[in-house]
Amino acid sequence: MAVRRTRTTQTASHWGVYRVETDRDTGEVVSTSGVPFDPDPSPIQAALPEVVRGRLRIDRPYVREGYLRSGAVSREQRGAEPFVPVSWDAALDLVVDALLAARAAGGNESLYGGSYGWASAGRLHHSPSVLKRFLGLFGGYTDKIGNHSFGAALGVMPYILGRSDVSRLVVPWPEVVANTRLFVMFGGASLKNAQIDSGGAVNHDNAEWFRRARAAGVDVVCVSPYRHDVPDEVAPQWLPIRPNTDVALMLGLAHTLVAEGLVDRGFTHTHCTGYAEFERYLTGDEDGVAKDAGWAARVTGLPASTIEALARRMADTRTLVNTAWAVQRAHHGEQAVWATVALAAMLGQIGLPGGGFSLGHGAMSGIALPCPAGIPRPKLPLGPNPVAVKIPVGQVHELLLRPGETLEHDGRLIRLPPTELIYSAGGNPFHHNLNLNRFVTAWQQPGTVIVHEPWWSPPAKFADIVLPSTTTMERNDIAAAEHSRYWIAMQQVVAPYAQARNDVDIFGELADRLGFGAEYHCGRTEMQWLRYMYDEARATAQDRGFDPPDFDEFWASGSYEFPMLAEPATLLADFRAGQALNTPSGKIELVSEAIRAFGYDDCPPHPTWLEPAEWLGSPRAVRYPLHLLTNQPTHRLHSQLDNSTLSRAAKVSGREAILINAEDAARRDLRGGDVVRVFNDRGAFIAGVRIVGSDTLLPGVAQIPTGAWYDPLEPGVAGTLEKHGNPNVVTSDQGTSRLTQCPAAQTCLVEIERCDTPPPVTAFDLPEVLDAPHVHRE
Ligand SMILES: Nc1nc2c(c(=O)[nH]1)N[C@H]1C(S)=C(S)[C@@H](COP(=O)(O)OP(=O)(O)OC[C@H]3O[C@@H](n4cnc5c(=O)[nH]c(N)nc54)[C@H](O)[C@@H]3O)O[C@H]1N2
Ligand SMILES: Nc1nc2c(c(=O)[nH]1)N[C@H]1C(S)=C(S)[C@@H](COP(=O)(O)OP(=O)(O)OC[C@H]3O[C@@H](n4cnc5c(=O)[nH]c(N)nc54)[C@H](O)[C@@H]3O)O[C@H]1N2
Ligand SMILES: [Mo]
Repeated sequence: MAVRRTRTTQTASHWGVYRVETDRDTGEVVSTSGVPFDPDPSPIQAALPEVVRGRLRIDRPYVREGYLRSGAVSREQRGAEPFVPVSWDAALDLVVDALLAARAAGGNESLYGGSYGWASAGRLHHSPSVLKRFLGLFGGYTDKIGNHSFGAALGVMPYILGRSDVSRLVVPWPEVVANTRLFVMFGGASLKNAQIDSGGAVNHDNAEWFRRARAAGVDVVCVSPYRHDVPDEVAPQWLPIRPNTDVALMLGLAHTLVAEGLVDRGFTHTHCTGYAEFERYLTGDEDGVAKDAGWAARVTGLPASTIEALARRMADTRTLVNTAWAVQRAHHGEQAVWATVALAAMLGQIGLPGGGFSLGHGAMSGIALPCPAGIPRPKLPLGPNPVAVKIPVGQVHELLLRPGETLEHDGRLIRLPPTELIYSAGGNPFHHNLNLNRFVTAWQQPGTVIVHEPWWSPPAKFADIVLPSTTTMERNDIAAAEHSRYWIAMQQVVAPYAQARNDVDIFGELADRLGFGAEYHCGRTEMQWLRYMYDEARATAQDRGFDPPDFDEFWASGSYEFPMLAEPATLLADFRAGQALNTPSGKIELVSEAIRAFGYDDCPPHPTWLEPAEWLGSPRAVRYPLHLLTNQPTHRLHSQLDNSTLSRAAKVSGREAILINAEDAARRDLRGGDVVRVFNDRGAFIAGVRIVGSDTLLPGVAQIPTGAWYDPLEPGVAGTLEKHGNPNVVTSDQGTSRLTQCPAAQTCLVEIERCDTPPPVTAFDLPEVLDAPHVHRE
C-alpha cells in the first residue's frame, strides 16, 4: 500500500488556531489538531474541513432567474425562484450595472452596505471590511451603527461612564482569583461561549480559570433561569430568576443596602452624580413604590430573604458583579447595564482589585484572560465613507419598509433614505435579524440584493446575484483578535473550491471595472497586503515597547505572543484615584441630565425597572405562557457550520433542540424527542423537544440556541412556517429603547404544541438550479 505523504499548515478561525494535515498528492484534508499553546481546543475546530469541501459550497456565480429575465421588478420573487449559473464575467457585469443604476436612481445613500456579520477570522479577508472599503471608494453607502452583541451597553455607557469600549469593561481572571470573594453573575458566563473569539480564539483557558477561582475560594452566584450558565465545578449558588427581571433584583439588592445602612456613601458622594435622586426612586419617595426585597421578590420570583441575604453578603466582602451581554439584549436592556453600575457603585468597590462590575465576563474566549494593554492589530484601511447615514443594527427593517420617514435614536431623528440595493458579505441577515416574517418583506423592497457567500446558506438563497467566496482555508491571512495577545499566521491549506474567489479579489475586479481599481488594491497582491498590514502594525507595536519579529520570521514561525510589559491596571483604579471620567460631571452618572433631556419614557434618566413588552408577568403571558430565550449555540458559531456533522448531530428529530421544563412538557403532553410547533402572533417554527427538570431550567422558560438555518415552508412568504428551528420568526424587532434601538431578542413569549406531521427539513438542500445558462433579459 502506498504511504500517504502529508503536509501540515496552520490556519485560524473564530473558534481556534489549528494545524491541518493535508494529503500532498490529492490536497485533501486528512486531520486537524490544536496548537500546543492552546490547552483545550474547541470541538468546533473539526467541523470546518468537512464543509470546506462539502456539497453546499457554491461552485460558481448564480443569478436568480426572475432577476436575470426582468431585473428589479421581480423583487417579490426573491427567495422563491431558481438560480441560473452564469460566468464570472457576466455576474460582475450585472453587479456593475446594478450598482450604477442604483446610484443613479437614489444616490449613494440608497446602497445599504451595513452588512453585519462575523464572517471569518483574518484581518485582510474580513468580508464586511472589504465590502466597506469598496463601497466607500464607490462614493459611499448607508452603514449600520451599534452591534447585536452588546449594543444597548455600547449606546448607554458613554452617558454613564463616558466610555464606549464596552468589551474592555471586564475585571480579568487573575484579579478575580486573587481578590474577588463573591462573584455575582447575572446571566452567568457559560463555558460554551468561551470557545469563540471574534477574530480568532487562541487559548481556551476559561475552564481552567473557573477551577482556579474555585480553588481560591471565590463564591459564585449564578443568577439565571438556566442553571448551567455557570459551570457546575464552581458549585454556584443558583438563583433561578424570571427572564428579563434582573433590573428588579438589582434594585431590590440596592434597596436592601439602603435599608440596612450598607451603602458606601463616601463613594457615591465623591465618585457619582445623582445618587440622592436614585435613592429617592429606590425608597419609593419618587413614585410611591419602594423597590424593597419584597417588591423585587414579587417581580423576579426569588424569595425576599434570599435577596436580603445576598445584599448583606455583597456588602460584607470583595464583590464583583458581572452582567452577561444577553441580559441587555432585551427590552429596556440599557437599564440592566445602568443598574449593574449603580449597584456596584453603592457597594463602593469600583476601582478596587477584584471588585466593582464587569460586563460580559467570559462572553468570548479572550475577554477576561490576561492580556497586555496596547496591542495594535494589522488592519486593512477601510477608507472614508462619504455618506453619513447610519442605521441601528436591529432596525434595518425600518430602513427598508419606511423610506422617507424617520427613526428616533439617541436624542436625534435618523432620516431613512430609500434603498435601491443591498450588498451583503460575511453575515446572515436571516440569523441576526429578529421578527423574520416582517424582515422577509423588508428584504424584498430594494431592486437588487447582492450576496457573497461560500455556502448555499439562507442569505445566498435570498439573493439576486450570488458570488461564491473562498473560506479561510483557501487563503493566506493574519489573525489578531481584539482580546488576544497573539498574532497568528494563517496559511492557505487547500486550493479554492471550484470557481470561488476571495472577497477582496472580487471587489478588486469590480473596482477595476468601475475605474477605481488602483485606489482599491493599491497594486498589492495578497502576500503584499499582508506584509504591508503587518509592517504598519509592527511599527506601532515597536512604538509601544513591543518587539515583534519582521514579517518573514513571523510568517515562518506562525505566531507571535505579546509579552506582558507591565502589571495590568485595575479597571477604573485611575478614576478611583481621582482621574475624571469623560462624562459631563466627570463622575459616574447615576442620573444623566443628557438622557433626561431626551424625554424618552422608555429610557428614564436613572436606572429604572420598566416592564418589558413581554415577560412572565405581562398580560400577554395568558395567551403565550412561555418565555423563550435564544442563547448562543454550543456546537457552532451563530449560523456558521450548521451544515456540519457536529451541529446536525445535536439536533433532535432533525430540528434544533428546544429545552423545556418537565412541568411545562407534562402540561402539554410532550415527551423528549417530540417535534413541536413554537408560535406567537409573529410566526411559528418547528423544533425538537429536550426535557429538563426544575433543577436545570425555571418552569415557564424555554430555551433554544440561535443559528438553525432559516427554512421557510414557502420561501419569500411572510408568516410561513419555519421548519427547522430558527427562533427569529417569533422574536420581536422592537428596539430596546429609543436611546439605542438595539435588538431585544430575549424579550419573547410563545406557546408550544405538539406537531405530529411536520414538513421535512430542506435547509440543507441545494436551491433549484436551471441548466439554461443563456437566459437573457427581456
Ligand atoms: N434570537 C437571537 N438572535 C440573535 C442573537 C440572540 O442572542 N438571539 N444574537 C445576535 C448576535 S450577538 C450576533 S453577533 C448575530 C450574529 O449574526 P451573524 O454574524 O450574521 O451570523 P453568522 O452565522 O456568523 O454569519 C456569518 C455569515 O458569513 C458567511 N461567511 C463566513 N466566512 C465568509 C467569507 O469569508 N466571506 C463571505 N462572503 N462570507 C463568509 C457565513 O457562511 C455566514 O453565512 O446574531 C444575533 N442574533
Ligand atoms: N459556541 C458559541 N459561542 C459564542 C457564540 C456562538 O455563536 N457560539 N457567539 C458569540 C457572540 S457573537 C456573543 S455576542 C456572545 C454572547 O454571550 P452571551 O450574551 O453571554 O450569551 P448567550 O448564550 O446569548 O446568553 C447567556 C445566557 O444568558 C441567559 N439569559 C438570557 N436572558 C436572561 C435574562 O433576562 N436574565 C438572566 N439573568 N439571564 C438571561 C441565558 O440563560 C443564556 O444561556 O457569545 C459568543 N460565544
Ligand atoms: Mo454577538
